[in-house]
Amino acid sequence: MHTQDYIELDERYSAHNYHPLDVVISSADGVWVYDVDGKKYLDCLSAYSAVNQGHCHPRIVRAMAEQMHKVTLTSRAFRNDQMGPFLKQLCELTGYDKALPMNTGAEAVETAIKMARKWGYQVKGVADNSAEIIVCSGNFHGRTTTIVGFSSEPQYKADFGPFAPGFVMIPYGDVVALEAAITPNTVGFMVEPIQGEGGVVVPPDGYLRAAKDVCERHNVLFIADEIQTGLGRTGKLLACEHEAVRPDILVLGKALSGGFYPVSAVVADEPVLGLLKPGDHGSTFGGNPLGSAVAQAALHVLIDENLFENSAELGSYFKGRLQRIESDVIKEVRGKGLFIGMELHEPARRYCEALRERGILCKETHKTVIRFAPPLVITKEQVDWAVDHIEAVLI
Ligand code: IF1
Repeated sequence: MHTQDYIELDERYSAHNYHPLDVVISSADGVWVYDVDGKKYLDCLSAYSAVNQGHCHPRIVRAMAEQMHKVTLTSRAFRNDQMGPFLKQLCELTGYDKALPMNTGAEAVETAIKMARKWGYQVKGVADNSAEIIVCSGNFHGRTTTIVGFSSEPQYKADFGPFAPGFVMIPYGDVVALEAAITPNTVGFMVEPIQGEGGVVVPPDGYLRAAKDVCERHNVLFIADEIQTGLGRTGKLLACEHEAVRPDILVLGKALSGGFYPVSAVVADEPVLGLLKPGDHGSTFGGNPLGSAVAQAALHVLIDENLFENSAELGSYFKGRLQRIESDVIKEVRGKGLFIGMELHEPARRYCEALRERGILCKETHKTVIRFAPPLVITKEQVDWAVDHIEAVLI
């Protein structure tokens, strides 16, 4: 079977909830992916930052293979010997008391919402069923009915209502609006340190710091959705570190498993996560031994290979080179670390397709933005090679 045959199968049997580029990937290694016709591409998307460690990292492969022969799933009805070590490693790395393992990002966001509400009722003293959480326009936190209910993107919510109440939307990057939106019922402010789906939107300098200060003054939990920005993507372990902000609730996913297996987590201190009692929350797969073994290896790789630093260094090099491209099509190049967005004056799809022809995979977001977010193991030579091609399609 060739590319076209697989595309026909997808078109026939898959719900059409995506419009992927016409490349059918069958294997991958590090920054490279290979299609069914044997063509090689540099991956500049990293599965939306889930494969920060590079595709099929041998250390994670080994951890997963070893664990899958031992035990994969116990449920939380029993304990397993992988979850504790995983959560200890995660808490020590991030500097928090406790973590709650889930699977997908959306589940972790839902969990964070539940925790903020429970804290609001039990600690802050908000009246029953009246907790409010402030979110930002342009947000992306997942696809559940609760989460799309507070999306500002009409397509994400069209025909999926009714939606859960209790969310208040303010403009992204606006601390004055945040303070104005806080009421005695506000329990949390949930924010992406850089908006990914929104088009790699970097907020004004000092925004996260100022927002955290506002939250502290009003006894509101600062909830950072670092599912996409976390674990090295922006050049630090967490994007909040750029402004020395320590979130009250930290939400992680994607690269927590290096792209092998869905592993997400909510990380916080005792006063928040300590509020849960047996039966309050759970998940069949959350904290399972296979995912926990994979996540431990994924975190070790990030640290042992200095991927935060590589992201910072090569990210600013990559961004600098892109900013120096002289092209009338480019409106702006922005980002932090290896999380780079190039905004064009026209639809970006055509350029993504031209880059695919040249062996580079990237995806447009918000029509006019191309996201460049390669695995953090990328080298300077590979960045140079990519930029030469990017330049060639843009001028
Ligand atoms: C899709 C976007 C990226 C996320 C943040 C939570 C989640 C995501 C900050 C939910 C997920 C993914 C979902 C994926 C595409 C991708 C995406 F373009 F849609 F917005 F990365 F930019 N918080 N983002 O970015 O995590 O439940 O998916 O594990 O929906 O097509 P999930």
